[in-house]
Amino acid sequence: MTRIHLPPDEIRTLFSSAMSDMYRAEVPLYQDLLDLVADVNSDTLERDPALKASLQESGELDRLDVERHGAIRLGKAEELFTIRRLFAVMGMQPVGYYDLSVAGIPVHSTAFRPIGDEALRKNPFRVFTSLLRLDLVDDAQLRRDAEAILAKRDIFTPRVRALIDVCETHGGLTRTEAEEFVREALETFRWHKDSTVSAATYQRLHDAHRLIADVVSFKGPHINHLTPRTLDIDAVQAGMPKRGITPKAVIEGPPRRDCTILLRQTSFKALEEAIDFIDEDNASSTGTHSARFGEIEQRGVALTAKGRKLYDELLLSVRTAKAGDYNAELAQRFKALPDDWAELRRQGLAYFRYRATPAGIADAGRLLADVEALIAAGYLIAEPMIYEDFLPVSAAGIFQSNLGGDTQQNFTESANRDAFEEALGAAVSDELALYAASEQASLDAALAALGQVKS
Ligand code: OOG
Ligand code: NI
Repeated sequence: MTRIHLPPDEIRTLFSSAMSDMYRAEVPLYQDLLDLVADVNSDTLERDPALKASLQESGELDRLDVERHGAIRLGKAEELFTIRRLFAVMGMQPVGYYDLSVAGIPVHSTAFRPIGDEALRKNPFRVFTSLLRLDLVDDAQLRRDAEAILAKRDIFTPRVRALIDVCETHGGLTRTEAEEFVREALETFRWHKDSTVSAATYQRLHDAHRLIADVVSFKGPHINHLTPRTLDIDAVQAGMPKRGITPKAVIEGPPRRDCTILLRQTSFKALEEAIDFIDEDNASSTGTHSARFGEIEQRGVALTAKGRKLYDELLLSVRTAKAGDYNAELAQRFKALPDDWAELRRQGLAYFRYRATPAGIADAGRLLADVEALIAAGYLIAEPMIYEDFLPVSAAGIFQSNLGGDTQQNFTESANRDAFEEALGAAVSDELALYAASEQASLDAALAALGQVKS
């Protein structure tokens, strides 16, 4: 019998919507956040018909409502290896390497996400995935205990493991298999109220680092947030308190600008949730744990290596300035980065997607000197390419505001990409290379449609 496979893009959409439903049921405040974002997005589109038209044109508008990212934290190499295979079923690949040890968080991370233009347009669902680095923990006994606890758990159901094998053997899953896969995969991300350790062990792990307790004490890597995308994050930030949601103090990332760049993010603090411990004498006791929070993001244009270098420098200059008014200082410093699409493009600071216009196609064959001339003639349009990835400094800020208070610890910066990729069982893609390739492909196609002979 021939197998008819459901496209990975569709499996991803089934999964992200099932995940959203699960999180809605688990964390009711998430629904309030979705409502707020939906209101802000519809107000923004109403106020700005030009924005609406351009989002429609580029296919961005369709994906806006389904767009989410989430995050999980894994405990051991085998979990990262298998999660890569699980995400691959849904067309999600590891992109980028993020070292968070610099910021006092003992993890390194990647983002699983779709990579093709078409796949991103359909559903850009991403999962920021971190792996705990026990090698950064000084206390050898604690490290061994944590390893022993993690060694005993399997975060995947036997059935999801079997379905991953089926997918790898046959190159895809049928609809029935895919639906079962989604149900089974969800189990890995579910919240477990029961801790696998005693209250005393939890406390020891917690004292070493709250994140270690979060990763080691549970049956699985509960999804710790799901983030919708907004068109106006300042409006969401301002709107949160009115709905009884307390946002973190500042929005991470670049300041508000006419030409939005990269990624701006804010969140509400993690909830304090009741958990049950299994104690040594098998009696149970209760406690609380905070891990799960709410986050919102606004995405802008992807920057080139040159643009990104400038971004990093400007951001760092604000951090070290310790300004009283962070937002004003941030806006001031970022004046050094042009706030104009054409300038960002001409100076090679950002990535764009090119498209031939109907007028240009009608005149196909009329050769013009270069890209600038084609744009000036109205033959070619350059649209900002959306940044699909994450920012390490912002991610650290989000982690920290949710780990709470004064547990700030400093690990020496010690990126270890080789160890990460070895655990993953694959290399992570370079996000800048992906944007560059996509820009070049769009330009080649547009020039061909315009009958421009490449020199
Ligand atoms: C991940 C925090 C990072 C983001 O959007 O940058 C993140 C975590 O807390 O596990 O979600
Ligand atoms: Ni996030």
